[in-house]
Amino acid sequence: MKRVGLLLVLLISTILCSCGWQAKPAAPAAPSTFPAQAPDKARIVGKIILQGRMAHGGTKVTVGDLPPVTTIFDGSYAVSNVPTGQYFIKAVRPGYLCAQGYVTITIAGETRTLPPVTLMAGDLNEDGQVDLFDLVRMTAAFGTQDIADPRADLTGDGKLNLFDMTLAGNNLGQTGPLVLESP
Ligand SMILES: [Ca+2]
Repeated sequence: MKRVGLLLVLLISTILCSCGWQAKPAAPAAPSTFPAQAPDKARIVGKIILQGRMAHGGTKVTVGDLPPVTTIFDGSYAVSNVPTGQYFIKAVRPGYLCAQGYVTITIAGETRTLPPVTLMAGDLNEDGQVDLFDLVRMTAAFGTQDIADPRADLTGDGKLNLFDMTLAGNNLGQTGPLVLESP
């Protein structure tokens, strides 16, 4: 009986080997999304959400004179290697009211998390308010095959339709900038 069992094990092993079966190699470590951080500098992280969108990437975040960064798909951003000091921070996205504020870094090596901010949609002409001028722009572009003004596609689905119009219409009268600051 033992011999039969042994043969069975050998047979299965042979079949598995001949099929090229082998343990999968460990997946390579995912590349770091954000740049390396110097230990004597701080990092500022946060999230910028785009109202009316499923994908929140592509917003430019600037801290002082440091190189601007761009948010990733979930709206996250990280500004690395920030020396201690006070900085003006701004998040800008065409078609949306911007957000801005001040952040003070006092501890080298800290990671400062700013509260998430939702940018409100509809400021097509980027004058800091959602008003009739913006709606006129949207109406002019509405129904065209090619979206002449890509900013009018507020929901980012490649179409200009009632969802975009409703989004801007509901924000009529809203003004910026929105507040983006340390707690
Ligand atoms: Ca406007």
